[in-house]
Amino acid sequence: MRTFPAGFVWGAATAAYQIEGAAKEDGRGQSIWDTFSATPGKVAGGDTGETATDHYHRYREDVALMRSLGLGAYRFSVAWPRVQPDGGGAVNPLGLGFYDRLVDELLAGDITPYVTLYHWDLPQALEDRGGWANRDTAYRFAEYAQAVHDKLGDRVREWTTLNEPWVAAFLGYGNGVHAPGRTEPADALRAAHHLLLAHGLGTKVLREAGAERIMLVINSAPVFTPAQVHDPAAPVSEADAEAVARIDALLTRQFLDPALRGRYPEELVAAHAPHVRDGDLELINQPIDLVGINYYNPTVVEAAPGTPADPAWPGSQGVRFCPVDGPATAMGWPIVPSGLSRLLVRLGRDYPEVGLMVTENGAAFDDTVEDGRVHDADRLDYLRTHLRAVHDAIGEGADVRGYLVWSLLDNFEWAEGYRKRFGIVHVDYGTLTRTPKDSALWYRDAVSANAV
Ligand code: IFM
Repeated sequence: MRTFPAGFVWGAATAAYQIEGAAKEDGRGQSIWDTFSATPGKVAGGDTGETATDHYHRYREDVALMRSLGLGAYRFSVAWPRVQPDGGGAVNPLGLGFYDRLVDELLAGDITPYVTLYHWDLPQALEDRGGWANRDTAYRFAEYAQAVHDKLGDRVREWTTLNEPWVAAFLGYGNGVHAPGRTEPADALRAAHHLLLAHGLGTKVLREAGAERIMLVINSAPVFTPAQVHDPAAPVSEADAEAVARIDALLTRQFLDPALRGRYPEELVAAHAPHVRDGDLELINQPIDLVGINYYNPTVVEAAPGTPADPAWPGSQGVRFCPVDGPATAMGWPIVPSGLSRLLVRLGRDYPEVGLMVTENGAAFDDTVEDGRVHDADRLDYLRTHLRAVHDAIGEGADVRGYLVWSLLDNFEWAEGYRKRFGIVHVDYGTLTRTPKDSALWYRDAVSANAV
């Protein structure tokens, strides 16, 4: 048994558009994901978040489920278009009312709410004015942050500004696989900068309003050459090292260096120069308490002269993204638990000024319900081995404060729709019945023992 430090936070994570449903209820405005998923060919199976898991109506049942698993924390996001249907100005009390009730229900169950303000569901009205490629969106975000804090700030202590700005910028505006589906790499860089600006402005608002802890959540991964995946000491050529550094800059340092150090990494200074204004980097560099890490698998690259840039990775010409041998999840993502410990140790070393939290980690597999049970041995093993990796990282000095499994429920997996199941609780999309999988029952025991 490996025991975690006292006070280690155990929980689960979700996001508004992926679980809430009730897309047209109580004055909710349209989001870019409503528009995108209604566009033929954008989401597998033509799925949308219209009903999702119906969490909007079933949140009490879902909180009861969390209690039955002994979870100490629940990370959820607020849907901006519920709060400001037109992306600015008047606040919709009915929309905020939902989160008010959810927070009360969580607190009554002794579950700490971790509120994320932005998990990709931008109000369509803001996208119509340029979305994240428009600098003004960052200022609108700060107003929205204020409105949410005004309502929940008396009870919520744990605040997150953004979830995975890399995905929002580069899949949303770079390769167009996510909403709003634009394919303009220069706008993707601009969007990344404006997301960072929103993070800084939002952090300032939250801090001034008295928020206790503020976190920025990024999707991060160690970047390896193929040989380094299983052998950290494998020799690396100069060309490969340069390819690794370029991708690492885009994925991780592009966000952490401005947020924590007030500068872009050297590799990206020129790319961002056209849209960075005087004072922006100081605004972005607000003190925060935690960095949240969403880890699923390492990114593996090598130098390959002549390869064109991938539209999701501006400036990646000459870099090839490589497959990894070995087991993979239903997403096709390689299973490399040691990638998580190596990542956490490295981030702890490079950014010692903040604490770390694993804010997402989990896996999609093709589950089946048999006699009311889901024997998801693959997911259980994924969670166990990754939690061991977190424990290893803590042993090597990383200040990791908690672990939140992705996800509590099966849900709308963005462009993959409902066919990819990440939940530790199965959702029958016909009846909306929830069934804890074997992984949930195992997780409950790990939580209660504070050990794996
Ligand atoms: O479902 C997503 C989540 O919204 C953000 N991080 C990755 C998950 C799995 O793809």
